[in-house]
Amino acid sequence: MSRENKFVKREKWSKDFGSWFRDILLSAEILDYRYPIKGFGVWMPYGFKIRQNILQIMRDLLDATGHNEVLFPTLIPEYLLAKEAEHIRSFEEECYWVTHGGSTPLQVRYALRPTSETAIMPMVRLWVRSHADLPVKLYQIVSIFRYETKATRPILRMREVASFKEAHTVHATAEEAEAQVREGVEIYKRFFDEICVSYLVSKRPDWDKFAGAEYTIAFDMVCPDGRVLQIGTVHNLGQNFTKAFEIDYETPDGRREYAWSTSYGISGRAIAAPIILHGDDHGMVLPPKVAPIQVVVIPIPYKGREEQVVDVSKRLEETLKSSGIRARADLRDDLTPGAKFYYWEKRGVPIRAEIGPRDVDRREVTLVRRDTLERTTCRMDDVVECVKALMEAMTKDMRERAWEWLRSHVKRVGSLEEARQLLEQRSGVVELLWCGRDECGLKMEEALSARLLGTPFGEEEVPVEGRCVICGAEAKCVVRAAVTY
Ligand code: 5CA
Ligand code: ZN
Repeated sequence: MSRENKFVKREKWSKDFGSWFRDILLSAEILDYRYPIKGFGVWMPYGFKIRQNILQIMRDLLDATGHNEVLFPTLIPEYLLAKEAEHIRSFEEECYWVTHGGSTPLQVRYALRPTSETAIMPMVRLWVRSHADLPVKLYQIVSIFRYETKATRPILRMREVASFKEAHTVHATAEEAEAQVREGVEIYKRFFDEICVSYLVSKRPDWDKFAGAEYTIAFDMVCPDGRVLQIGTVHNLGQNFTKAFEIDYETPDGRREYAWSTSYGISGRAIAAPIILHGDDHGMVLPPKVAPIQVVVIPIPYKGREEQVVDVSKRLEETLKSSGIRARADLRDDLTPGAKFYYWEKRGVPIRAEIGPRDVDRREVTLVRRDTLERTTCRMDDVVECVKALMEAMTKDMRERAWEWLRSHVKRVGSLEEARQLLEQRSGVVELLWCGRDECGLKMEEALSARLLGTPFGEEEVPVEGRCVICGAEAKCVVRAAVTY
């Protein structure tokens, strides 16, 4: 029997991921997308708590690696946004522009930040005098605004990106900036590992790098429909921004040099990622670390024993809470136990604890894990250890399942035709041999009606043998292609 059979079925999830996702966002009270501006949505209380837990994991990782949280203004004057030529070229048409204060036209237009390099750099310029002031490692978690022209989708492509975490760093040397890119990648790996999300890390082709970057490293995940979603990016900005903003510093031997910078960001997509990857036909399955409620206690009343099961349920909630487990007893008396099961399964609560009269008599509790709906019985005296062990096992299994999913959706192919067929069937990511020339890469995208994600980054270098699938010249690398969101 395959491992996959252990889990709740995923027919709706895999056949119609788009509507599965839309349904779950609303019915599990994550994000209400009915706000009357396209690309803008409302984080609802339950979704907000998931968001908070996930962002806290990110904050902890950044704080532990010497990043400092800051808060910059939302408006950027046009002349600052325009300082770096590539940057403005790419973002000009994507900005919301503030042109009036009341009815008075403003002297300069202000952009609602589409990202914050051009807000942060002029201030860093004022803060950095000498090498002793470097490195600077800042981050903020804010809303950014992009007038996206591609089809907007709840959380996945917003025009107000309300959970944008952007890190910006400035360094004395090219080597330090390079090392910072690697640290950024490591931080994101640990972050996605923590939230049970599997990913590919690729160096984007030159024509798809961030506007103003030397190069871009991207994290991608495979969605249930076989399309790929970019869930984070790390950019080496070289001296493009530091020269444009004249950030120089005094070296130990008294010369002045331009600094080097990097930036890296994630968005609400990283909050959607575990919801998407681990969903099933009953709803969400949340990794315990992310779940607002880790254990829901549900009394199963029988005639004459109602008070007893409710009492024991309340006590169980208290016991769990006092050991730091996020627990809630669902004591609503207008719902049947079955209706409560359904309600909390949809919301992805990792563990359900059932208390019936038999459990009370035997001083036991029945625990049901959300991903497999497997039941176990544990002694009330051991319940804290049982729950902790179950959450750990579940986290491990969820992580493994996510990686199995990814592995089964990345295929190495020998020919363009094979790649084209797989992509047409939306089978995930294909890996092809490439000579490395832009010309061939662009032809590949055209022939496959797909995007190149780029070349594997940070993996063991395996020498490639064979020929470029386009020009037949000796291949220099493997390149990944996919139909993307
Ligand atoms: N300044 C850099 C680093 S913070 C930057 O803006 N990079 S970015 O444009 O690549 O954005 C970072 C991440 O935000 C992307 O990898 C993507 O996962 C996410 N993102 C970008 N645009 C949107 C959008 N419209 N809706 C949701 N997420 C988005
Ligand atoms: Zn070629």
